[in-house]
Amino acid sequence: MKRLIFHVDMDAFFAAIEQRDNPELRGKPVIIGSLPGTRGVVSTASYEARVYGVGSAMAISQAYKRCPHGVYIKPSMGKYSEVSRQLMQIFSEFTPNYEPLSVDEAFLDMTGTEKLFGTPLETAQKISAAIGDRLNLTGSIGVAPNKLLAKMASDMQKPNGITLVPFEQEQITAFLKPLPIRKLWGIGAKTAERLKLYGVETIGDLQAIPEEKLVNTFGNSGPHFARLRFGIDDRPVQNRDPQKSIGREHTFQEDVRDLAQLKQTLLKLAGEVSARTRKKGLKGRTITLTYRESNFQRRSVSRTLPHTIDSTYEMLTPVIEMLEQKWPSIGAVRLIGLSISGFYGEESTQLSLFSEEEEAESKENWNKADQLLDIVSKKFGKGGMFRGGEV
Ligand code: TTP
Ligand code: MG
Repeated sequence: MKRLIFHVDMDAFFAAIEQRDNPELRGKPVIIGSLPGTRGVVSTASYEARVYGVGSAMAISQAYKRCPHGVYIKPSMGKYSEVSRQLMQIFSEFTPNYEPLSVDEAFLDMTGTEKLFGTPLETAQKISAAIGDRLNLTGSIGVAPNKLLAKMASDMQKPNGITLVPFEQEQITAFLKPLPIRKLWGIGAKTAERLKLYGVETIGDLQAIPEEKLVNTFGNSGPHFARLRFGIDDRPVQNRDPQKSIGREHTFQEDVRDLAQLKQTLLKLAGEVSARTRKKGLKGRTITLTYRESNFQRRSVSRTLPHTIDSTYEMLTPVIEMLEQKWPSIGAVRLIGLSISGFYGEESTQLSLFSEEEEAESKENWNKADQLLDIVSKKFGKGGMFRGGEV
């Protein structure tokens, strides 16, 4: 079956979110990144600012020279991560097989969804409408038989564009022919420079070179280029099968009625769960407390935090609160456990949520203790070191 691959990439992502949230910024050149007067760079610029030649990765001093009347704003990563999560949620409602590529883009394998959503164009329009309705933002979509072409296509009619690539090989070759070599996804600035030395400026120029010559010139990368130039790409869309949850439970020999003992057990379990979470490079936002009373079924209570976490302290605090809330109605406990879920990549956390100074300080100490434990357990294996108060 012919594949149908979409690539969706949001328009001026960070800047568009700021414009969405502050109407005064709409229609203005908005530059997200370091502030003028510092040595930092531009993260991104609104399309109004791009007119002045301002773009990602440019030194902020250079941006300021080009656009002194721009509005310069420092990024709010926590906010952008949250929108990113909502975006991926929308993708997941169109296909279970989607592959996030960065904070604002993903591949979607839409093969076989015609009966559900209509033609490829109609499907792309539905995704675009969902992004508009639910996020009040715009994205651009490439529709193609593979990832390479979908990725290239999403960039062709930005902002808010839908670009359909032909599906027949002959037409694909013709479609690629006039494009500059730099547009071929996978060819960086260095390779483009090198190809220029051989007189290769367009993808058509690359198509015209005999394959042996490509292999002679580019060695191992030769066959790769040989396929790329004709838009051939078999790589599957790889849903990263996100880890659903990380958890730990403890069953007591005898029922426990002592709240302090339960808290101590939770401390130990939180230490283990947080270590495993960090080891996997994950951060989660939903914490679940599970318990079983003597003859009863398992029960669980969850809390979803406004930010993602990976430290013992941050996991322990909500489970202890949940346990204390439930405690008046709990008799004796046979089993207790906690788990973390709601992972989303390695997004940054918002430390500012811990507003009280004391809490922040205590959290910092805990984070240090966690780091130390990670190092020790790497060196000596599990159980190499315990925190005071741990059972
Ligand atoms: P991009 O999708 O590359 O850019 P964009 O969404 O801002 O604009 P476009 O319409 O061209 O897609 O990157 C997504 C976000 O990632 C971007 O809004 C800011 C961030 N980013 C950086 O912080 N630094 C960078 O160098 C780049 C390229 C992006
Ligand atoms: Mg983008």
